Amino acid sequence: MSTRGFGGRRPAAATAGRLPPGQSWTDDFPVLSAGPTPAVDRTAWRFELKVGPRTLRAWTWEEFQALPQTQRVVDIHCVTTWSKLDTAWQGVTVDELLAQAGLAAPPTPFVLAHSVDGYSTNVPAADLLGGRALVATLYDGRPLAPDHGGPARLLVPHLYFWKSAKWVSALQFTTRDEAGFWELRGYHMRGDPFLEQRYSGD
Ligand SMILES: Nc1nc2c(c(=O)[nH]1)N[C@H]1C(S)=C(S)[C@@H](COP(=O)(O)O)O[C@H]1N2
Ligand SMILES: [Mo]
Repeated sequence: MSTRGFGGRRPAAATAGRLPPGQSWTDDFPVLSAGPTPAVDRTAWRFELKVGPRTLRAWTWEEFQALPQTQRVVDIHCVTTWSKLDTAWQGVTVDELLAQAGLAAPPTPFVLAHSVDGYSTNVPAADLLGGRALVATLYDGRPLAPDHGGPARLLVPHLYFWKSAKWVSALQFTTRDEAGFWELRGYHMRGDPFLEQRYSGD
């Protein structure tokens, strides 16, 4: 037996339990953006860690490259029902960013990720810790393509992929759970694919 969509390349045992309900595997890497791909110049690139309106720490591209890097191979799950196996990423964990900013723990329970295209998405701070989230700059060993969020995107693979903000420019810690772009349009505040948390109320 083999997993549908993989022409028997992977034995079913290797993917057992990895496909969330209502999803199917794809070999493609679809591009889903609310608007056009913004041009982000690495020389002007800044990434900020904020608490409410206050900037705790900011990095230039060069400074960010010098941070300890983490590699992860993970499955990703889009709410439009495609999932992709074993995607390979490199970047800086949110744990590392907090440590670099001198924080031993998240200062508030919620985070709003902001992107240069005006996109935003909210994530509980706990979902970004324990090595589970990266600010990723490499995909498959190469600089992340602009359509997929390059130069840098948030990667929170255990939540639906709309939580993985492309062209990410800031992580803002917030006291309240503030809805982002899709959450304001009816999507779930957390978005766990294994609990099928697609829409608010799921
Ligand atoms: N800045 C930004 N990030 C974004 C989006 C967007 O429109 N703008 N779309 C989200 C959605 S709905 C999905 S499914 C994924 C798609 O990522 P991909 O295009 O790399 O597959 O990015 C998410 N991150
Ligand atoms: Mo999406």
